[in-house]
Amino acid sequence: MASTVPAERDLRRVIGDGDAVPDGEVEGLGDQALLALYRSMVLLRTYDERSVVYHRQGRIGTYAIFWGHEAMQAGAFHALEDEDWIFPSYRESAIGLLRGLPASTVLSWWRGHPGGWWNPADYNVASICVPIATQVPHAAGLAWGKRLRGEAACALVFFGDGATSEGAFHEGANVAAVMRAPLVLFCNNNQWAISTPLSAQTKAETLADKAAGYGIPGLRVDGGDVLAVYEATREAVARARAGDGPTFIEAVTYRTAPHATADDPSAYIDLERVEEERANECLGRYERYLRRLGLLGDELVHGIQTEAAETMRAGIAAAEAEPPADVGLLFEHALADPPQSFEHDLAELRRILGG
Ligand SMILES: Cc1ncc(C[n+]2csc(CCOP(=O)(O)OP(=O)(O)O)c2C)c(N)n1
Ligand SMILES: [Mg+2]
Repeated sequence: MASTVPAERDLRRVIGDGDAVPDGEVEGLGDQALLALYRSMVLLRTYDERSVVYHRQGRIGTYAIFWGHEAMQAGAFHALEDEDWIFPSYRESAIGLLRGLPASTVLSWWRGHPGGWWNPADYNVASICVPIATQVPHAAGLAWGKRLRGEAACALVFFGDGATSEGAFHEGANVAAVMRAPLVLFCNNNQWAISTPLSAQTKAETLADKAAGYGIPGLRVDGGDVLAVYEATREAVARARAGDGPTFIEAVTYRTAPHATADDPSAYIDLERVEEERANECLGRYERYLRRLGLLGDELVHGIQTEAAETMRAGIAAAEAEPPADVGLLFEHALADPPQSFEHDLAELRRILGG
């Protein structure tokens, strides 16, 4: 069994604070695996920080920032095998990068360019889902299909605290539980749904409590602790593969960045809390842990950061080199039986755009 350190209110934690709270460890995670987790977190962090800059430079559109969510995303990802499917929301837009999806593809998605869509079966990563919680029944269906076919693969679906108030979440969780689908329901509880706080979202004491209503296990982890997230997800994946059905994981964190580049949280958020949480953000926590173990030094950190920055530089260059999409795509395939006005509208659009 892994050794975990004491944590308040059943929040599983592995990484200590380098002081009074000692470090734990996750059984079976060797040095290379620990460093692979770090590399993934750095890639995600770099992706996120560069994307905010690209947005400000007008090179991508509105962007959903995930700064501080990297431990949840990388920790969950590394507990999966390549054949397992991932269903991301807009908050996990870059998760495909960890499966080899080119950065240019995801950046094209944020540019609203058709090059931003991929064949999900090429990476076992579903399209980025913007309608809240609708990816949950998709994932439940895919996982159930895997079970019916006798395949070992499972599915992991990411969604937020706000998504747990949606009908689609309930329907997906319920059908997955009843059918014992190999599904991991991964809730990123960052305590905000745009400006709606968790307290206005639910009367449940914890979101993990909801699992009892579906008759499935619910785990709570510190979402800023990549090792705790990894370990909890690994358990959930093992349960899914053993035919024991879904697990709900509540990863608790606090959103310290705006909901998206179009949001100004100073109107509603507790800025002192934001400062506190930023000082204890997940990448720094993990980096300090690896340094305490003697696995990481300045040179390696610099090398990993440089590699990630280069991936992003090449990614945005490739995305910008894509020829502009034809505006006709806005109309094509929109309706089986398009109204006559479409023809006129498209002609008008082409005239305005000078195309
Ligand atoms: C079905 C639907 N309703 C409303 C929205 C508008 N909307 C976009 S993000 C968001 C908040 C979601 O919060 P949460 O599930 O906690 O995810 P987070 O953004 O915090 O990752 C809402 C309501 C939407 N995208 N889809
Ligand atoms: Mg949220």
